[in-house]
Amino acid sequence: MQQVKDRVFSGTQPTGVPTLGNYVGAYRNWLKMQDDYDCLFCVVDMHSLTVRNDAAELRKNAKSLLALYLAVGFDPEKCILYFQSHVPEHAQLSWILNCYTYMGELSRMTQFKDKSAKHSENINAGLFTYPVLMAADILLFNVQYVPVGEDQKQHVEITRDIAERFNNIYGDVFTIPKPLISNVGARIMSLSVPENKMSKSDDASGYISMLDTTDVIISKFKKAVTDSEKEVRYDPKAKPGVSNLLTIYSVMTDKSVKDAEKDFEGVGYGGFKLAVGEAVADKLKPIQDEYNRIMDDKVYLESVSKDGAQKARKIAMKTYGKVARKVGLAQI
Ligand code: ATP
Ligand code: LTN
Repeated sequence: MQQVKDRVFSGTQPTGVPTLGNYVGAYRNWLKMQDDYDCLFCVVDMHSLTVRNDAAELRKNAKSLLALYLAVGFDPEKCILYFQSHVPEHAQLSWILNCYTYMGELSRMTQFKDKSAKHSENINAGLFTYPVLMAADILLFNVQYVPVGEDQKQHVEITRDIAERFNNIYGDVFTIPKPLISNVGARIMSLSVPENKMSKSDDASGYISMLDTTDVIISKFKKAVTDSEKEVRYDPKAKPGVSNLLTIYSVMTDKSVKDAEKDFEGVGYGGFKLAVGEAVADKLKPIQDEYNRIMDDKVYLESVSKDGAQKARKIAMKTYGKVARKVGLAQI
């Protein structure tokens, strides 16, 4: 069948429970796309092998992430939800693309530099070629758009470079994808070190897990690092902590940052932090209730995963078949 709508692909690694950063920088934007685009949202479990995980824990996190996708509102009738490892063409295409990617360009990836500094005992080849697997994820589906947080822009750019290089040799095989990065909330910062990105591999006081209880959320916001002034004002350079909290509040309440600032004129940091915490807890509570319900429904989760993998594979096999033919893999 002819592809009518533009297509979108994005994914999350199942390393730990997603954070408020994932929700604001990713899921919130993906949700707005499911009516207007053909969307694929993947649990990229193979990417998680680039750092050491406990196997049972990784399996649990992957299942939990699929349940969370459903709980935030992705509708399996409208978009394809699946596990990366259930569609073997991801790994197959990744191998081929490895042979069209240069060591030099991979060495420039900031995520590789950051992660290899963080995991200096385990700088494995998978960590280095991580962006190539990501390129395969995207290129398999000939997508027009890849909605991501700011940190992933470089990976989408290398995907474009690899695709253009391949197309230059073999003709128009791949669609060249564009990153979609929202203006507000593309980089939610850590609550304890507001100069760093909020990350689930951070220490727990710095991030809000999407499954943190209301009490935990409020207590983490109460402890959030601000500054020695008193004024609630948006100024990311001079006031990174306060600006981060204002961004979070504005996204949670659907207000502009300007209007959010007005809400806190004359209010001290104590009241401000409490209000931000409450806004986050109010937003996450219904998602958490839905998540708990879905986690208990094993049959439903299995059917979503199976159905999603089947639909994804149908598209992936077509692209992979074409690529394998182009590069000359045996066909007898
Ligand atoms: P980790 O922080 O554990 O290295 P991650 O959260 O960056 O992992 P994923 O979970 O795979 O990695 O990210 C899924 C999506 O969430 C990506 O599009 C990423 O850009 C976005 N994202 C992650 N953290 C933030 C953040 N702090 N602010 C905005 N977007 C984010
Ligand atoms: N690398 C991303 C996760 C990811 C992804 C993708 C995002 C893997 N494959 C394809 C968009 C498209 C991350 O760490 N956030």
